[in-house]
Amino acid sequence: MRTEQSKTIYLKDYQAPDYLIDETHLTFELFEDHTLVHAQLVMRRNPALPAELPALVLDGQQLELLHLKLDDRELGAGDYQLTDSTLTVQPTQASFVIDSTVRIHPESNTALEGLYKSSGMFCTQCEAEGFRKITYYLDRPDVMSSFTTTLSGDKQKYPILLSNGNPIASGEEDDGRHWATWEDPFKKPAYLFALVAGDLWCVEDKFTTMSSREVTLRIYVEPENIDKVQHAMDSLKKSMKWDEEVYGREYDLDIFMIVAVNDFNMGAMENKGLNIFNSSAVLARAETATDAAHQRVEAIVAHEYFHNWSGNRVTCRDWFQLSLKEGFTVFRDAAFSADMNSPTVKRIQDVAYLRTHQFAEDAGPMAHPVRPDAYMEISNFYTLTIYEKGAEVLRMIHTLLGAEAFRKGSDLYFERHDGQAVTCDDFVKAMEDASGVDLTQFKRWYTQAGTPRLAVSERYDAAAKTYTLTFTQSCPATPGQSESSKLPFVIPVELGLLDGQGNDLPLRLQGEAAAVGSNRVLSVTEAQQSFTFVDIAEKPLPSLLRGFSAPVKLSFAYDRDQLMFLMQHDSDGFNRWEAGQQLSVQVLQELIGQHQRGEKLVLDGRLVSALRTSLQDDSLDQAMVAEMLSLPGEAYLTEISDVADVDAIHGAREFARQQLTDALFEPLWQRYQANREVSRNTPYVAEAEHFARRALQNIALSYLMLGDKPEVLAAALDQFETSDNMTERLTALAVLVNSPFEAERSKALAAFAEQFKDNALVMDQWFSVQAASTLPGGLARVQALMEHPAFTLKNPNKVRALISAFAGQNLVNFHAIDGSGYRFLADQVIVLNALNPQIASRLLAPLTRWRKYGAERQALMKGELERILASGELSPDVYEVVSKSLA
Ligand code: 0A1
Ligand code: ZN
Repeated sequence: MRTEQSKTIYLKDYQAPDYLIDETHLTFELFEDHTLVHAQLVMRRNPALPAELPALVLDGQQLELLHLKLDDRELGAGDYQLTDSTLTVQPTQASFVIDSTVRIHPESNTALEGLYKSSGMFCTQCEAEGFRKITYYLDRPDVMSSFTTTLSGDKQKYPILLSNGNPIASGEEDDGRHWATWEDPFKKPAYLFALVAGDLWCVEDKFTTMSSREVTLRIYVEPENIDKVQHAMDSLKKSMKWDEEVYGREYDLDIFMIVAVNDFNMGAMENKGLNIFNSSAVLARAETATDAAHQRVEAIVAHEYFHNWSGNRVTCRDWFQLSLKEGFTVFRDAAFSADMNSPTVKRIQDVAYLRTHQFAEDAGPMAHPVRPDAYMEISNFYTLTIYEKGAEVLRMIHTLLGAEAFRKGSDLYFERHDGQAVTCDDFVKAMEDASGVDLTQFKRWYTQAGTPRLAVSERYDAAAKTYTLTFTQSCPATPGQSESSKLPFVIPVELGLLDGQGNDLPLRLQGEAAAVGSNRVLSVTEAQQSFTFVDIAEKPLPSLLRGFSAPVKLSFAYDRDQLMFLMQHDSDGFNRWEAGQQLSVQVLQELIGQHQRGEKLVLDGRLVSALRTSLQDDSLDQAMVAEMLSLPGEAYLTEISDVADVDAIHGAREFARQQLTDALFEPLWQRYQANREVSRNTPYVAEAEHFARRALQNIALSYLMLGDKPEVLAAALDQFETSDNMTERLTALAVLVNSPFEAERSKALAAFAEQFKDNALVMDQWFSVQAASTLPGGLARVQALMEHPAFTLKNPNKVRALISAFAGQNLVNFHAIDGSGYRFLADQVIVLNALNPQIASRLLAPLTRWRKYGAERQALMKGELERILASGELSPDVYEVVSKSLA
């Protein structure tokens, strides 16, 4: 397994395909103990290459070849060569037809890649290289073909038969089976192929496009979930409208379908006209899904829909270009979510996520550029760097070009490359051609890995009334790229300068005739570069990197009073929050130091007064207040530490939360009660203003519970028992689970499980809340929960809900100094390696971060990685991550 498949693939080795597939005609006969796949491929020599005909090497894995024909000639064993992963034949003419029949076993496919069964239905996942587990094919994104698909199955068990494109024929057979044929007129690579057969119900709606075409929209789910689909349908219609208005992109088929499946490795998949979704990314209604889940559904529905243009109509030439479609599409869905909700809050959440998780990836052993140049297993490269940092790169292009030129660039890109498989360079070229801006240096963001550091210093000259900011950039070494090999990035720094009253000053750079606004973007392009502002009558306070205009680690020596001033006065909402975060980080780091030295912990009262001011500011958006009150998480504090002291981080943060509760009890209690009262009297609405009210209510409750007051316990119990929505109920459950009130905790957990035992997604929340509880004994609780009848390692959502939540959110228990958490995680990785390699390899990420910790933990973590490596046959997925993290 390992030796054959774990070879490294390099971007520099890319070669155009020898042959093209003009038409693909597929027939699936679905049975309970096997499936037969017939494929007819209408092929020809790639006309861009010399005329002689090399051997045709088709990809194929885990296929049992039953039949093979080249044009009219039946091929026998001597006419082709088979390996574990290829089928080779020698064409004799430039145009030919290959016919194959293979037998496959979706019923025993636990890797959830290719064709598999989930809760009794057949479904597919072909990205990135799953199609080769369905039939012999040129399974690469630059081979684009039209597809006709016929599928047949038992009519009772699988009344619904779906594939890409439009339905063109269907019929019944006399043995209880039926069939349907679908035709997709748009050429696509195999990774966008999909098929579904099952007993499903659907909600149907219509959308009229900007050119007045009517599109049928259908969302298919298991019958018991039909009441949880409306939110996804509303989100889909909003997405279709938004893509027309903001990008001028219209939907192209007569029908657009979404199918929800319970067993899915990722969030969802953009198969042409037939998106397949993890049920957690479709199903949402007040009683069973939180506000966060509602927002996630809206974002993922949009993301997959937007791929119809950014990914499907224009696709990737090879998998090194993955961010071409993913970075762009995340950038598009983030802008959509910002428009649908609060833009500042969306930005805050995205940045907090990026800085906690992507920055950690960038600093770890799997760090890679947005456009990687080598991989072993492409499934390992569906990363935060490709997606989230890729989106930041697009956001910087947008910032540098401005909205109008960016839109011209995207129009040109779609027009120029419609129907093609292209590269990140092609995208950037379209942006350059449309805007006239040279992005040559900017492209280093695609090729250099690691998070740049940007140190900023200031100099004020009172006599000359000038203010100079000096920027110094550098980027730490990453695997295969030394620090000194990295060249300066183009870093757009959006900024303003505040006067003593907190107003933005007009900004005029030396050499400019007049001031140009009071908020502007400087392009930092050199290793060290200064900018001097003139006419500055008093020493200003800079507000730097507004809106987080570049994914860098900026440092500027603010003191705490300055940060408090920015928290109150900065005209940029994001930077008001950011000032609060920096203040919290300073205060928490001080506490961490005290903890490490065994001193008495003393919280800087300025954090208390800053948060009191936010809490009492009725003019602030409540969601902003909630964000202001959220202290930087333990994972972020870990990321920014040189050597993370797990216990000190946890101790310091909990101490700060406790002190804040004691000091701010009254205003928190007032805000809580006022909001709870409104929630009690308002039907659930999935909109920004309501999300904001509940967010503040819930964060207030989680502080208040630390106060050990009977009235708060009573309020939490009341919220748990009487609220009509999962947002309030789950928070109440979480605060009880983390509380010392053992009887109430057990009772609530039991009541919740009894009420929701038949709803797998709600049970996932129940698992997560317990997995994340930092009370002592976390591992034993998780191990006990693995025996719960609702838990199974075969379902990725369950693995994430219990095991990943433990390793990722319960840092004190996972990093227990006896190594028990590490051993447990490694045991699960070893079991999952055989069942589902993609999930196994994702699960092991926390162990790969061993360099962050002290010597004792380092040794324990490495020991577990070595144990995994020695555990036997490793999948390429797990092998790549383990071997790179030990290198
Ligand atoms: N393209 C999908 C994500 C996706 C990627 C890989 C998968 O299986 C390995 C599944 C889904 C998206 O960006 O939504
Ligand atoms: Zn995507």
